[in-house]
Amino acid sequence: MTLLEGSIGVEDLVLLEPLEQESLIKNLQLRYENREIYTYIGNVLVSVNPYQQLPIYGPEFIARYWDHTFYELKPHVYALANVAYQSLRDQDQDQCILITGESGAGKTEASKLVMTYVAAVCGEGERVNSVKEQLLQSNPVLEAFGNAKTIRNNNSSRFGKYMDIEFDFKGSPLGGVITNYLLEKSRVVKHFEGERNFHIFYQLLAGADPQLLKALKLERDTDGYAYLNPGASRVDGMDDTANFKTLQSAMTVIGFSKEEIRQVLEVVALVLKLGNVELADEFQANGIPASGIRDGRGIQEIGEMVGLNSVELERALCSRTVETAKEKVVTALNVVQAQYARDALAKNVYSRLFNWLVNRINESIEVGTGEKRKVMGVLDIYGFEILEGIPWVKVDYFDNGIICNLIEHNQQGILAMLDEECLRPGVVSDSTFLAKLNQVFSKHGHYESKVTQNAQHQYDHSMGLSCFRICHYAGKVTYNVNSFIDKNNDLLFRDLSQAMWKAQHPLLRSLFPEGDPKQASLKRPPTAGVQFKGSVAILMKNLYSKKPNYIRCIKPNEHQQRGEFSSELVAVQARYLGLLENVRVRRAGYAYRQTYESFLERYRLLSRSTWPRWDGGDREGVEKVLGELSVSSEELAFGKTKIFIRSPKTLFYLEDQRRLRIQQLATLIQKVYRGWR
Ligand code: AOV
Ligand code: MG
Repeated sequence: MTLLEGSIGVEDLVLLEPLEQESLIKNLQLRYENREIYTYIGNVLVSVNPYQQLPIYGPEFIARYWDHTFYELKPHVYALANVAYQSLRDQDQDQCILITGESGAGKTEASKLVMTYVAAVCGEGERVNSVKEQLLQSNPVLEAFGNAKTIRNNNSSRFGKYMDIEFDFKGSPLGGVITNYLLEKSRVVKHFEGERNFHIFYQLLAGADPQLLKALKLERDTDGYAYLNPGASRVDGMDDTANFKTLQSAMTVIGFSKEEIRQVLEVVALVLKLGNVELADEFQANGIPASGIRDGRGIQEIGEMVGLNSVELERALCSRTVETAKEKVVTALNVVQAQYARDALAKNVYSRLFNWLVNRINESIEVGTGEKRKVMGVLDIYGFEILEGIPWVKVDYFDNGIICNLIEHNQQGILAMLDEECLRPGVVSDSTFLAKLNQVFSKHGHYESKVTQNAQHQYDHSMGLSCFRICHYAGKVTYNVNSFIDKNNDLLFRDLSQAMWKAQHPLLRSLFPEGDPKQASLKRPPTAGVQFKGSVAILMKNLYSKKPNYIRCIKPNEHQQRGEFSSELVAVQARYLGLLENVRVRRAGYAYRQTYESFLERYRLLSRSTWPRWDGGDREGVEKVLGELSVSSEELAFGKTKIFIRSPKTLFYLEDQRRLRIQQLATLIQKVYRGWR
């Protein structure tokens, strides 16, 4: 009758004995080696990436989990999705699914499994099915443009994603809203060796038919493109050609027109071509070096494709206009500055295209106002990437508030100081910013830099002069201040946005509304730091209003290999995911836990099998007692030496039964006693 019969290790870590880091890891390992990747901590799901397709997904399993309650079947992401969906539908409670874990741990896969499950169980009908399809098809589109191969994950999300799925009162899906955070746009122009640019570039080059390729004036070979690292174009097990087909059909399902899809691909091609625009110093007559374009063909092609005068584009790339109230001064850029401008343009075009795609998808899946809805939010962020080369320092007690203050305390944290510096362009540089940080935080226990180290006569040669380091909860992270100020300002020279706005290409043009001379206001746009803080604050508020369901993903090894479980690596993650604390808190959440022996001692009078005599084992005795009282199996968990009871209600019931039974026995004894007299 027990829940856990036939299970490998314990299925719920709450039942772990002894409760220690080591036994916790051992249990995860034992289960992993038996292809049991899911384990509970109460209602929290722990998922260890299997790096192989397990036969535990699909319609048959969905149906099974749909028919059972949470603890009846083996732990599964479907069970978690089921609980969330059913409480949303039946208890009118908005839900959110929060997925955390290291890069490559399986967050995005988990979020897709949740979405597939919910889509499969949330009703039928033509309209409903089309909404579901659109919601599901948003994944391949966002992954093509927002994911890339990194050293840690062949399909790494390079943006944060939060999706609200909205349902009517019956639990049928109405639509949704996607919010994206901080696309890693620097990847467009630069990425590490062995990594790739965003998938879309390779998908387009591999998957476009010869006609399309010709129309876009692209070459199939990726090596010809400066923005694509040579020699790293293919990813094991990833079919760019097939994925390009999937992308196109997904876009069609969502409702993109043929014309829109073409324009999107043209903008992608534009980015690739920008990378190939070679700039060189040319000496001007007055002897000052100024840049120019080395070979006009590329820029000509760009001009033709997007309907833009190539002379004008060259001028925008190679010079900068500064307007004051009185006059307009045009300065020539040297080659370094012009390259910077070109790359800034490519990054901006791409990241604005990404935002446009998200908005365009939202237009399709958006729900009209009026109807009262229930909402399930799914948060899939990018994972921490700190594991390599960073020794784990044991932190017994870590007050995260200290770090939050360091980073964002009103007007005195790092972000506030960065914003302040950005308000004084020209006067400050990255190095004065660092100097200021050093001055303000020299005594802060979680801040380090070369300067503060020297003051304390410590030397860490791994940290450069332009770096500072923060001791985060998950470990120490080194930041390089190079181009902090630029990044925060995220400035695109107005010459460039104006040039883009002049293009005849409707999509490209719409990405640069500030290029319209009529629109151009002199007001500063909010800095990246301010924008990000703002969007995080909205997200937090949104999440707080919902009931959270947690999935904690774990990466078993650094090699994306099936079957390999590195205890050390898992231990680090278990620590910063706080699994042991989770278990402790959960245990405290059980109304009652007791060794089988003492439980049996107290309650054995409740069953005819165990009273007045019982010769079997303690655990079997307890099972007998609880079985006879028909206590629901959901209320119970059987540990190695202890029984756990979930709610006080059940405990009170047991106590009531015990009191009644004692009264009965007392009456009986009285009767017998009277009889004797
Ligand atoms: P992440 O989202 O946590 O990393 P992913 O969800 O992209 O990680 O998972 C990485 C890879 O692991 C996937 O591409 C799959 O190959 C494999 N994988 C993950 N979960 C499963 C599963 N349940 N079954 C089979 N294979 C799986 V990052 O986005 O990098 O933080 O930024
Ligand atoms: Mg991901």
